[in-house]
Amino acid sequence: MSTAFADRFDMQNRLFAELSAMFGREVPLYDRALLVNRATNEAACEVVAKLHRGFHVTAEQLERTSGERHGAIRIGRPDEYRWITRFFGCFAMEPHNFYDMTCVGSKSQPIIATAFRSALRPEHRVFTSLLMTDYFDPATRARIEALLARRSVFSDRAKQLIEKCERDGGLSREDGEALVREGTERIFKWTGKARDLNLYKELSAAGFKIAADIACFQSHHLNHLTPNTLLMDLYTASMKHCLGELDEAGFRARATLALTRLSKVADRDWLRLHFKHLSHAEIDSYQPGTVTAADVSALVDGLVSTFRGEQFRLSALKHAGYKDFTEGPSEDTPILLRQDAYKALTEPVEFTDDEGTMTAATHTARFGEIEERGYACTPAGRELYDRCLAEADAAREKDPKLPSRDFLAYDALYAAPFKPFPKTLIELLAKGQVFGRYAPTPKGIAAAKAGTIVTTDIMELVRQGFIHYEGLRYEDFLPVSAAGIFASNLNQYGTQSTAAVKPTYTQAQLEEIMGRAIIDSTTVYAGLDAASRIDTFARLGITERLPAAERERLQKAVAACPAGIVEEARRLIAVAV
Ligand code: OOG
Ligand code: NI
Repeated sequence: MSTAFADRFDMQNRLFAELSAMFGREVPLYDRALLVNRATNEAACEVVAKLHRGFHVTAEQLERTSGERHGAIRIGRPDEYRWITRFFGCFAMEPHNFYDMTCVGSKSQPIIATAFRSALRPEHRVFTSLLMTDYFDPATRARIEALLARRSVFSDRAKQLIEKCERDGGLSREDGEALVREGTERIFKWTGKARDLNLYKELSAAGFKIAADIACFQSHHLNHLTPNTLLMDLYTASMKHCLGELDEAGFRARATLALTRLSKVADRDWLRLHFKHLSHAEIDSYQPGTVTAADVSALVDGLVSTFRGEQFRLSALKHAGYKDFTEGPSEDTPILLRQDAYKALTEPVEFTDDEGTMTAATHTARFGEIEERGYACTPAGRELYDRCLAEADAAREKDPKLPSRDFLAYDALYAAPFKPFPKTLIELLAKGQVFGRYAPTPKGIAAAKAGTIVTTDIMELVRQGFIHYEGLRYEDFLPVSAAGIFASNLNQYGTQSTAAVKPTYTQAQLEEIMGRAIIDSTTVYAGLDAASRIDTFARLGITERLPAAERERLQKAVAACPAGIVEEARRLIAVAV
C-alpha cells in the first residue's frame, strides 16, 4: 500500500503553490509583487552569471528558488491549534522553536507561537500564532471565547483526511489533493466575512487589533505569504519605484548600488547559500569572470524599461505604501534573515450580527512581506546579533525619518553597529559565529592515505584544501523582527495585558496544546555542524588525534539533536554525492 502514498514534500509544494495562487487571486498586489521579485532575481542572476562563467539557472530552477514561501496564520482556539499541528504533519512540517510574543517589551502581543517546517528540507514554513485569551480581563476574555467557540474552521472531511494520514502513514495523491483543497478553500481562505462589529471595534480601540483579527473571523486567513529574494535592496528599491515612492533617478541610484555590491560578494559561498541545487563540483567548474560598471548600468536600464510595463504600475492598485526600512541585520552582514514589506491593505469586510443584519466595514491586516536568508548563528553569534541590533535600532529611533530622507546615510548608520561581525562566511565560521557543514575533499582523502595530515584544526585543514565547508542557512524566524512585523502591519505598537495578573507562558504549555514536542532548531544546527566534523575527522583518519574534550563536545552536540535527524541528514548527503 505504501507505494501508493503521495510524497509529503510533493504535497507540501502543491499546498504552497496553491496557497500562492489563492493569495494572488485574493490580493492582486501580492501577485504583482511576485513579478517584481522575478525581475529582480533575474537581474541578480545575470550579475552572478558574469562573475561565474558557466553559472546558469533555468527558469524552472529560478522559479523554485523564488517559489520558497513562508506564511503566517493566527489561531484562536487550542483545539484548532492542535488540528493545524496535525494538518501540517501530513505535509512533513514540524513545529520549530517557541516564540513568546507576550515578552518582547514594548512590542508585546497576546500571542505565543511556533513555526512549522521540515527539519532538513525546509522549503516552506508557517509562523503559527495562538491568541492567549487569559491575557485579557475576564469580561473581554469571555466575549472572545464565546465568539471563537461558534466557528468550525476544520471540516469533517479535513479531519477525516488528517486522521487517515496519521493512521495509514500517508495519503494517496487524490486524498493529498483533497487536503490541499481543504487548505485553500476553507482553512486559509479569506472570506471577508466577520462577526460582532462591537467587539471588533472595542478590541481595536483598546490596542488589541490582533485579537480582533483572530476572534471576529471565520477562518485562519493567511496574513501574508512571503517569497524569497536573492537581493533585498534591489527588490525594495524596485517595489518603491513601482509604487511611485521612488522616482527613476532614485531607483537607478539604489539599483546600481545593490547590483554593484552583489558583484563584490557573490562568491562561491553565496552561490551555495542561495542555490540549494548547485553541488560543490558544479561550482568548482565555473570560471572567474568580471562585472563592469557598464554591465550593471545595462541591467539597471533593463529594469527601468521592464518596470514601465503596465503590469508593474503598482501605484494604480490599492495600496498603503512600502515600509521605510528593512528588519534584521545590516545589508553587509550575511546572517539570519532580512525582511521588508509593503504595508497592510485596508480591505472590505462584511459583519453579520446575531439577527442576520449585515454591516459593511473594513479591516487592515494582510500585508506583503519579502525575505532574504543568511547563515544560522551559533548562540555566541546570536548574542552578538541581539546586541548589535539593539544598538542599530536605537540609532534609527533617534531619527526615524532618516531612511526616507537620505537612504545612504541611513544605510551607513544602521551598518555601523554590525561592524563586529565579519562579512565573509569563512571568517564567521572561524570566529564561531555561524554554524557550518564540513566534508573532506579528494585532496584531503589522498593526504589521509599518504599520512601527511599534521593538524586537527579545521580552519587550517580548510586552508590546506583538505576540507571544504559551507554555511548552514537560517531557516527560522526572529522574535524581534516578528514583533516589528506585527506592529507595523497592525499599525499599532505593543499591548499590555488587562488580566489581573499578566500570565506567563511556557513552551511546555504550547506542546501540551499541540500534543507533541517542539524542535529546538539550534540543537539541530549544532548537531548537523558537529556530525559533519565527526564524519570529516573520521574519513581523514584523525579522530584519535582530537583532544578528548573536543571529541566529547561534538558527540554531545550530536546526541542533543532530536532522534533520527542526524542519520537522515547523512543519508541525504550520501544521496546528493
Ligand atoms: C506573524 C509575524 C511573524 C515573521 O516573518 O516574522 C512573521 C504574523 O503577523 O502573524 O511572519
Ligand atoms: Ni512573516
